[in-house]
Amino acid sequence: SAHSDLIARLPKAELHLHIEGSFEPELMMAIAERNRVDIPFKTLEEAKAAYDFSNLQEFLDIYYQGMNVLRTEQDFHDMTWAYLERVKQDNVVHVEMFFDPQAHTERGVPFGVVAEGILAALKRGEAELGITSELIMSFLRHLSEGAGFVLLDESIPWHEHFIGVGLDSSEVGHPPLKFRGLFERCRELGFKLCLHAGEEGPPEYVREALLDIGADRIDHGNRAMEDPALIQVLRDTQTPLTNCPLSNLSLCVLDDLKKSPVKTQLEEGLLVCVNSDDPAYFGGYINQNYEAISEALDLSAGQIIQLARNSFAGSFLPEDAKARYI
Ligand code: ES4
Ligand code: ZN
Repeated sequence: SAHSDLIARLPKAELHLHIEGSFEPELMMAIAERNRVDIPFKTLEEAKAAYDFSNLQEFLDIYYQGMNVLRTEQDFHDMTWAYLERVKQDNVVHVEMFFDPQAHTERGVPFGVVAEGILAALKRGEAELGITSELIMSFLRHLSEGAGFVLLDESIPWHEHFIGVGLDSSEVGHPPLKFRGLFERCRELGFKLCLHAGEEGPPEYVREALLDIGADRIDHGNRAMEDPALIQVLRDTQTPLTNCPLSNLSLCVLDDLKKSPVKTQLEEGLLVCVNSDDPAYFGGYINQNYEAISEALDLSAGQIIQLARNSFAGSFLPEDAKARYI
């Protein structure tokens, strides 16, 4: 496209990435074989054919099934390392990634196996690829607040290794306020709060995340644009919004990227950035997301540069590190 070279050259931070959503079918099939675990497809073509979603829940069912092959520290390392090597090509220099420990502990994989595998790859990514990183522990919102407290408790030995906590999985019917006490506790522990809100859920969920929970970042936030008062709060507070164009398209949050809120958000002075969410499932890593949104909305070079700047401004990097990129 018209801005491919610019997009490729720009240093970027990725702030909305589920590491289990970067698990490519090739690697999944290899790990399934070494762990002797059955998977419902035998070829790449079969896998890709299954990745045809009409909503968030259809994706989540396949996402949780795919990660079932992950059993050892090595597995979590290999998945994370593959992501880092891939986005090095996209000029990602910093990543703040979600992981979903409950999706592993619920099937008997200890928290430490998950965390140590991911952390080993992140350390290697900084040493060998120069990619800095932070980890965000996400709570599954279809589970109870009590289950979230259990996770917070069992993760205590690793608390120094993550910067924040998240809230993901099935949104509708599971509003942020279901987890008020849990996030209050996480805030007291010094964690940043990143909540998925307004992906499929109503603007009211974004309002709760922002005003009742005190979210530091809103993941997706598309439907906030239905509420002018909420737009005003997002502008005044410069709360980062992590938009994911190809995710929105894959999950039918949008039927056409031309309807994406990204350009309006930029024009209204909101701190929006572009991310891949679950690149192995949604058809593209971060540069492909920049390409797709730039093309669909006819973004200017200045707007593309603004999106990359916003990715650093919205990150949890220390101010001096941010300043080098903004
Ligand atoms: C997710 Cl796209 C999306 N939405 C909500 N939860 C998720 N977990 C992984 N990807
Ligand atoms: Zn997400």
